[in-house]
Amino acid sequence: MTSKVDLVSVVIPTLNEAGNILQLLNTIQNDVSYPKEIIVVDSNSTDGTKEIVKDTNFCRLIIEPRRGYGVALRTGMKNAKGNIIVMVDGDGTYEVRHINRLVERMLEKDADMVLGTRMYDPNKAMGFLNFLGNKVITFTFDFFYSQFLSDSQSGFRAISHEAIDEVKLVEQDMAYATEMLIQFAREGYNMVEIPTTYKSRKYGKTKLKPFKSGIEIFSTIFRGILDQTTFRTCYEHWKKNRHKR
Ligand SMILES: Nc1nc2c(ncn2[C@@H]2O[C@H](COP(=O)(O)OP(=O)(O)OP(=O)(O)O)[C@@H](O)[C@H]2O)c(=O)[nH]1
Ligand SMILES: [Mg+2]
Repeated sequence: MTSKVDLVSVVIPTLNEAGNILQLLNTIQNDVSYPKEIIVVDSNSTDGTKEIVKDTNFCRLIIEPRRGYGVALRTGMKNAKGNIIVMVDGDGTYEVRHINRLVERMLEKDADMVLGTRMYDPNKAMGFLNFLGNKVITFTFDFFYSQFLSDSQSGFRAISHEAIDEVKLVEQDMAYATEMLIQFAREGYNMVEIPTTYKSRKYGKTKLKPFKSGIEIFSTIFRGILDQTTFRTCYEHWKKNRHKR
């Protein structure tokens, strides 16, 4: 539950995002209206990303030499001081101005997590295979964990710091985002969505390896169901909410 904002910690993982990062950081600094800190976790980019972040003078740069999206986010969150943590990619694909909306909705709904869903953006820059994979993963997750999400793979989320400290996350790469949802469902935490937009990358390459990530995500989902506590919490949640389906 999050009923007030002391500080918003924006955590951004980066690996070779030199052409994307500055505009993103400036937008957050200028347009996010809550008290905030910006933390960039970089895995030793070789294209000048680190130098750009350092030069801003308003961001904290953490070097995390180990590779992995999950590793970087976990390190950033460990260092975050805010009672609300926002995670967002450093590639400029998400609308970071919407951080304000994520936080507003968090307060309105007393939510533990608010995800920015890209599914209502008619111009979303999502390839067909990524869209299809996302739909299959999201349907499977919603079905087994009794949730109502439309975009389980969104990397744009506001999260209660207190809640994330309560759960154990071990995934090192892209499956981290799904593991987080599973652990929140296990605890009976409240997860809601708001619509956001999704643009294409202007610079650099995707680090997503769809096949490898797909396997990791599905095995995370199926392993999670075998946990008795998770099964029990989700079953109770289903009984309470089945009329909504
Ligand atoms: N620090 C760190 N950041 C990473 C690593 N891998 C990916 N990232 C960052 O995590 C974010 C998400 O990676 P993306 O390559 O955008 O993956 P994606 O969003 O699934 O794919 P796109 O469709 O290309 O946006 C980006 O900001 C990356 O720079 C890593 O090993 N270390
Ligand atoms: Mg991305």
